[in-house]
Amino acid sequence: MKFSPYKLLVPALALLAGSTIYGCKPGKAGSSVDADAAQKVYVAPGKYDEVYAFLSGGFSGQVAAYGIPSGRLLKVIPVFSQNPENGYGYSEETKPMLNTSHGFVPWDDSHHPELSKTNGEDDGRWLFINGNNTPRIARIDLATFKTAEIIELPNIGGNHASPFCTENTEYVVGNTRFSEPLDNNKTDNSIASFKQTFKGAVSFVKVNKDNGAMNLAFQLIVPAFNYDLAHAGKGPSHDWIFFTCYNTEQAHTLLEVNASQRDKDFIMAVNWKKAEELIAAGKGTKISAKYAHNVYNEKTHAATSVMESETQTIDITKFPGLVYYMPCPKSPHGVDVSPDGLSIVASGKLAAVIPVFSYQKMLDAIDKKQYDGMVEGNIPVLKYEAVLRGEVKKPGLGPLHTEFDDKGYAYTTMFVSSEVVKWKLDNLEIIDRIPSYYSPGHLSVVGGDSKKPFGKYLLSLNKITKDRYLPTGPELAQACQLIDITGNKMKLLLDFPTIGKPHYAQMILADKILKNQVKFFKLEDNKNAFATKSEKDTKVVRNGNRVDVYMTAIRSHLAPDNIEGIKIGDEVYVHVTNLEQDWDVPHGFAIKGANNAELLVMPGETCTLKWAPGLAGIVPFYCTDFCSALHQEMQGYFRVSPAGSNVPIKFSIGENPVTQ
Ligand code: RUQ
Ligand code: CUA
Repeated sequence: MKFSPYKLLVPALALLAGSTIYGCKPGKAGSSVDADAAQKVYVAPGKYDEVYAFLSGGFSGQVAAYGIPSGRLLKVIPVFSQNPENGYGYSEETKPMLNTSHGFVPWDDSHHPELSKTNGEDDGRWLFINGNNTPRIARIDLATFKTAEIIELPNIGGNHASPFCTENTEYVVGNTRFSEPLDNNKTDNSIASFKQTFKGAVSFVKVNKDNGAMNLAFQLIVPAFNYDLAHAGKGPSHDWIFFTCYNTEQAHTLLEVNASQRDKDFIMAVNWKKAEELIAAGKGTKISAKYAHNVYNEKTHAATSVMESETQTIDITKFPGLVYYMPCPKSPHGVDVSPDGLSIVASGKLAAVIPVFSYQKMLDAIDKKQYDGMVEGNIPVLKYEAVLRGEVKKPGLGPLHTEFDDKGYAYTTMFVSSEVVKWKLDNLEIIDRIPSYYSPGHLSVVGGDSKKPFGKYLLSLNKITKDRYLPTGPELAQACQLIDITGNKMKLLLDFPTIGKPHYAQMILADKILKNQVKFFKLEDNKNAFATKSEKDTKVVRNGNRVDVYMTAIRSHLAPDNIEGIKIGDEVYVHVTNLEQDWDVPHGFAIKGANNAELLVMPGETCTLKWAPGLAGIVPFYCTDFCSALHQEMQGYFRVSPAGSNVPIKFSIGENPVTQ
């Protein structure tokens, strides 16, 4: 690889000397809290919040939905991790959702929720989120708040620059953090062969615009850097998507030092439209790759997992005009595109300025071949001065992420100096700053990465909360802060703790989601192979050592509730169908000693618990969700006999009534 001679500025690290790299504390909160904050966040009992906020759970692997401005937690949506609250990843129907080419992976790390968009605006249909560790993209259906689909991404490690979508959700993307040898080159490579054998790959996952179905359309094979974040163009820049890259030094050890050598890394600009055309013209190369594609079917209430075996790739060095690099100061993290699609804001986490690139200047520089060297021989690096619109000067320390409001302002988080900075998009002047407690990562404005931001609220997602909440041992609450951005000066309204580590959040007006809500699943539409649609059809069927229990649940009994003839050594599948046809009446199901989990079954749904009875005897089961006044009566018994016993299968409900 050949670079132009950017200075190898080790001293840039000086900026981070001492403890500043770990964040520093602003003054006390008191003064920055708005006087009528309480009133602004008070949502009276029985009233709805105005906005939904979807926060990633970080190392929990899930997504959490909150009401804003109250900060009330509404639901944890299980995505990449088993969830004991509702049996996701434990029930037979949902286990396939967590299948991967590595087998069953019960826990991942989720970072960036992304709302689907139509014409660059949040449309409230789906929420995408990345699995960071075992690379995957999930799609959550916002009509049911359930994970509908998960697709694994081959050829990459650390799916961090993901899952950002193009203007009409044509694609969601995933780019590699840990470059590594491609999957078809998984011989016994040495780590020292990094520069020769390691590669990056950018996945373009096509999204069906009618039903959201995803498929891996193609992957661009790119240089072995660390790709960090992304945002697609909009309006005039519709055809492009921008990625940050760091570690252009291509270090594979002690990145803390070795990946901070160069004064500038890159923004990688990809013309995805052109890539799409190349694929359509048959220019892609098929390579073998193993990756799981898991789909949850809302009619069968069950997921299937299919293992795919190849992917189409494009080697970007073979197709000039597909990719350009723009120099960007100091290990950039976030890259954000202004609502008009004309400005590209990059945040060099070790930089002292926020560079704002001009889309138009980028096109001009490409036209005029204003290059500053090449990457891998023929991928042009555009001249910094040629593509730069300007720099936001002295914004603070450690800029990470930027979002926009409806009035022409941008907001950037400063990780090191612990603040949110407001600046004007047209003249790049700083207008205001507000301390955040502490060390904010991402931030979110309602519609703040879309073409039509709504503004009003900003969430600062903070990494450290020392001294903010009652202590809870060594692990303290994660948190975010709600900031009012309606006025000239930002005003702190509320702190609230969150689930896991919120990396990014997306906020959307509640109306866009409310109108599509599914209240229950129609029993007549239930296509689960083990569904039982009426109590008279309940049964227990033995087939060798497999026993299928077809059970129903309705207020306030489980049927059948007396089951005999189960033996040690049996594999028992209890298929519970919830017969309710009303909103908000789930039933639960638990068996004493079951080594798997419990179930939570939505109205009209069928869920299956697999149980291997371990001890002979009487084993109770019951409903775990307080569903009615007689919930405590919603129970039953299994009789488990020793292996080889000849107690026949027998099941009933309401037999041998007690006599008064
Ligand atoms: S990243 S801030 Cu995935 Cu910015 Cu966490
Ligand atoms: Cu059903 Cu409690």
